[in-house]
Amino acid sequence: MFSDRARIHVQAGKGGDGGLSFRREKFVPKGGPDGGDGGRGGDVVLVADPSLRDLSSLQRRRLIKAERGANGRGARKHGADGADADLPVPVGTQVLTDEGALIADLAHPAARVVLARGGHGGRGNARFVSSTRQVPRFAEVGLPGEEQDVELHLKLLADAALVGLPNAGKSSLLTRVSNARPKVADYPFTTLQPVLGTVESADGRQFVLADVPGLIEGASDGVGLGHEFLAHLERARTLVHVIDASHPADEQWRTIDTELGRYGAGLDELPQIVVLNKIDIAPDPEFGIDDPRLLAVLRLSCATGEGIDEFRRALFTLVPEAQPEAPTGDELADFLVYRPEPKRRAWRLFRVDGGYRVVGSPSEEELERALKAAGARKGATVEVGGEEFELA
Ligand SMILES: Nc1nc2c(ncn2[C@@H]2O[C@H](COP(=O)(O)OP(=O)(O)OP(=O)(O)O)[C@@H](O)[C@H]2O)c(=O)[nH]1
Ligand SMILES: [Mg+2]
Repeated sequence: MFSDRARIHVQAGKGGDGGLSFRREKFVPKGGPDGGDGGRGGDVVLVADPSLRDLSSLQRRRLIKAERGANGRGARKHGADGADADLPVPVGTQVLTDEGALIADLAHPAARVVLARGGHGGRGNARFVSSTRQVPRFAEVGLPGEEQDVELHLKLLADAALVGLPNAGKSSLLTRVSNARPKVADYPFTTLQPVLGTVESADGRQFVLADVPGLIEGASDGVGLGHEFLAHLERARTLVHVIDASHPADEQWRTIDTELGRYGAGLDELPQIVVLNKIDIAPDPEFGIDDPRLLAVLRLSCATGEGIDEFRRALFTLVPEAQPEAPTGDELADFLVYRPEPKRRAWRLFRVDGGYRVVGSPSEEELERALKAAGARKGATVEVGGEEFELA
């Protein structure tokens, strides 16, 4: 089943705790402090993978967790950083927050976006030695990684998309010109999900054509199946408007065009190739629409194959070539624009004898999460701004 949406929960790794350790020395009860630093928690990273076609693999895997950093140990041994969780998604995946705000757009192959940053590792007690404090009996606790719920939406990246009323012959046309084999049948809404096909020219150029479910009047309001799928048309550079020539063509064209305009997002500004299909049963169809967006009006029959070669040629000559996409350093910026602000390390949590000490001012929620991640139990003492309280 094609799947163009997924909801996932991403959780970056907790930072490792700083070590609280003392060198063992003969005759010295507490030798020099030698606790190493904890490692950084791993990030959750989305990576645009051109071999993926949809988001179905994420329907089964909703919680994405990166590895935690290892704790610092004695002899100043630093804990290893947690491994990132790299999550491959198809090119064209957009990431939205719960409130629907766009936070990332993975439009290029190999685009990467960090969705949750790993927590900082805590510093070990070896780092807190000073002239006035020879034996620090505390170490910093690693902070929890960021976590959030996100929605993933996939926008198909097709060069051109077939649009038209149900039964116009969109799937028949895709079958004729591409490697795709969508279902074709004599009832409306045969196509229930988008299908992509690759069309090849004689000189080896490739072209991706999308077949989306038929649109009907009211599609932009959600009537039929159209609305969901109108979104997929947004990234096409040209529309191929298929019309059943055995019915009045102008009227059909206007119905669809009205829906494109009502949907917005620039769909009614895209150039169109109009295809009057089924000329085997309606040999001389009339078409009176004169519109600057129309690149060509072609007459053909998917049943007999008449006019198909001309259509294929028209696709390659009329549809503009895709802009070359080489993800260079400059282009990195274009998908990092929406990257969430990295959180600054504005506060710290220390493990001290018998409890915890907080330095700085975390929000209540941040502190709660950090204490929980640190394994603090009920009854533990927590010192905040010189005041002590017991964890309830
Ligand atoms: N006579 C004739 N019939 C055609 C031609 N092209 C398609 N058909 C028939 O028209 C019907 C609908 O074709 P589809 O290709 O499934 O139409 P569609 O636009 O994909 O329809 P939906 O997926 O329901 O929106 C089928 O019964 C086809 O066999 C043609 O050129 N001539
Ligand atoms: Mg179809």
